[in-house]
Amino acid sequence: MEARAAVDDVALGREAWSVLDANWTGSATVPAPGLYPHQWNWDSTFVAIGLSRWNTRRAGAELLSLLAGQWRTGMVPHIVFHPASAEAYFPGPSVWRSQDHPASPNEVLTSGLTQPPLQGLALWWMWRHTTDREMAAALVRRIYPMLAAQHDYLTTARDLGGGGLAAIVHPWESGMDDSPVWDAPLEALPQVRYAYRSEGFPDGHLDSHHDRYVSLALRYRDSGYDATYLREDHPFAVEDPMFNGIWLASCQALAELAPLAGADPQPYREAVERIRAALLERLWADGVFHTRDLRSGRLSPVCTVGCFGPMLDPGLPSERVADLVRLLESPRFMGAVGYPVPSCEIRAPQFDRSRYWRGPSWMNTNWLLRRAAAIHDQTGLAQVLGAGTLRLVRQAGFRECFDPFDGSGRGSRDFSWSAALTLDLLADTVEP
Ligand code: 2M8
Repeated sequence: MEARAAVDDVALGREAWSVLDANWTGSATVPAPGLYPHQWNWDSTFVAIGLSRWNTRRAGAELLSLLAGQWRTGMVPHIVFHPASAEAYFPGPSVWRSQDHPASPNEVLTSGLTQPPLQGLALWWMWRHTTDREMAAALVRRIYPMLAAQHDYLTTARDLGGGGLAAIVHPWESGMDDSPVWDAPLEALPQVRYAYRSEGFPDGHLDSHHDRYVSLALRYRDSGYDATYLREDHPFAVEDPMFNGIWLASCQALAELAPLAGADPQPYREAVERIRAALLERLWADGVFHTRDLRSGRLSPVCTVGCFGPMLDPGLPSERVADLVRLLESPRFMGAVGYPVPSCEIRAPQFDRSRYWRGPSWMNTNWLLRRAAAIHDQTGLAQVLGAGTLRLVRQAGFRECFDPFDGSGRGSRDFSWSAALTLDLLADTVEP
């Protein structure tokens, strides 16, 4: 494990702020220096969550700068590019060509995919925890219609299975890019005949998963980011429990914020019921939620941290919650590791303690599961998740992810959501 002096809470908080300040571009926070020089969708939204108790203005600015990239279809892109470092990340704006699409924002370059729709929950979190009610109320009124458009987009353009869930059309849309649950749908894709430029990835191997990621993105782009193409021809369409669990939580949040925004809560209450019923009917099997590959019709046999996403639903039946908590605490997940929560169950052959989203523990999914535990009055579990997550950053710093066995850091340093969510956890270690 990397050596790191133990720090008290005040020092830890100060370090978190300095990471967030260093990663602030003037309008948004990049995920980490170097590797990720743009604004990412759920990264920024986790940053807004972490800032909510401390700096309402900056939390609001973070969400608004992301939403400046929203397309007129309602889609909130997974990357909003900073022109200064346009091609410093691959695939950059020249690959996505958002400016050629009539629905894209005029002044802002973006990707053509989305990420988990966490913004409703973040807006609610800000409203719930702010010390500046007036500013938060103004932000709710301003942002609410944008999130209403985002939710309409998911309902109309992404229910590719026709059962009430939103499908993702690329692993990048899950935020859990390399998760083993995408292996089967990726391997079913037609062979990619040449290697795309893939910086940061091992060179020289043709037809890697990364090549398939890029070729999938290009197919969608070449369709003109067309909704009918997605429904009828796009070869990757998966219903993911984490994406849909987050969507449900955001619908719940929009129902609760509706009076403040002068909106009707009823459509969001209905959406919550519809998504819950669809999750249980379409993704539940053998005591846990699974991803469903809409092209093969199969549920993935691999269990990952994403399979717990629907626990964010306050109305999930208590027997289902009990099943999920039992699994989460079992040796398949938290029961056999030192640090919560491995991103893949450790008995799966695909588990790898070091590879992105195939084993390491991540602060953002820990935060979501801690929130879910609190919603269901699983106080002991919430405390273990909060304390274990803080132990990770105390020992290894604000790393992108962590080895679940020894807590050592992996990936980028000075990672923004790790810093921001630390601020949230520090404010709240006893009462989640
Ligand atoms: C990772 O995803 C990007 C592509 O979007 C990448 O691998 O380059 C994921 O961990 C994702 O969840 C995250 O939003 C992004 C930026 O931190 O990095």
